[in-house]
Amino acid sequence: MNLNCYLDLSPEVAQAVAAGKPVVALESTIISHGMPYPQNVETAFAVESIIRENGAVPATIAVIGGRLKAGCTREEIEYLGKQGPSVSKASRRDLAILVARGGDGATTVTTTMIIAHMAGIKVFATGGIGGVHRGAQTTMDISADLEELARTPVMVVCAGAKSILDLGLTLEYLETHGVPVIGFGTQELPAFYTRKSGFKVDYRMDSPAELADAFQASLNLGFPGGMLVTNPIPDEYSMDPAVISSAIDEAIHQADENGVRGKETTPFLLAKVKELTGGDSLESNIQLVLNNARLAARTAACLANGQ
Ligand code: PSU
Ligand code: MN
Repeated sequence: MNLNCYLDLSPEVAQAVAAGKPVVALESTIISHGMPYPQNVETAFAVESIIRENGAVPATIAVIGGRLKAGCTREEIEYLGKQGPSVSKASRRDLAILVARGGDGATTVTTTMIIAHMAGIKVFATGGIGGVHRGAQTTMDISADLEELARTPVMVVCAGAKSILDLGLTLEYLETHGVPVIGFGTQELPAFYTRKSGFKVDYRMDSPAELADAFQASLNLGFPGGMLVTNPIPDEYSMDPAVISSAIDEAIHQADENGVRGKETTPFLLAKVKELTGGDSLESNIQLVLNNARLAARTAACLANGQ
């Protein structure tokens, strides 16, 4: 375990990591930027419960008062959820500055991976990852999440990526940087709200034990990077591709018209898609995160048991 002087493990997470018990990291951007209050806090608690029910300890990650937290308390989760988007979205470039200034930060996939790794946590569950944006050929807008997957050994379980991104280019980038993309029970990349995207993943795996074996082999090989597990949204919560696709096109159009750039792009697009698709997309979002948390907990349990 890395005893970084800026890192605080909750007593439960510290004990679990030290004992080699399964732990699952969770991000906090999904809480403060991804969903409205109070559904964000309710979902964060429900995700923690489902991880416990599946045999692992949850570790919600965030930066609070300049401390890197691996295992937020219920009060800290409530605080992040109530503050909402006024908590700054913290990516790799922001971390040192937040620490130096004693600031608060909601961790993205990137910074959740960094802090999870510092804490000795190997598996992380979330909803969707960032990727290569449409039009990146000229804007160069590529999420730091992809770079982090190439450099930090944490397995990320997600529901694919939203087609606010260029999914084909996202897969190309991951291939170039040596990140394996695994479909859980499918050979097709899921697109968050929908089970299909039209793009193939590198590998299909069908059990948590198979995922754990693959990740253990990567660790044994001494590879620096992680692995991306893409777990399709349960059928009963998946959305009509035509509805989602027109909402995404409209969101991208509005982002262009408003000159939205940089770190604001993803939150802007996500908020617009939500606005245009209403409560249906929020319910789907909650359900897919729960589904990913369950798979991540079972995989962490297999990894911890060496199976
Ligand atoms: N995509 C989603 N939901 C999210 C995010 C992305 O479908 O909540 C969040 C995650 O925290 C992700 C971050 O790590 O946005 C990526 O932001 P950017 O594209 O600015 O790197
Ligand atoms: Mn970006």
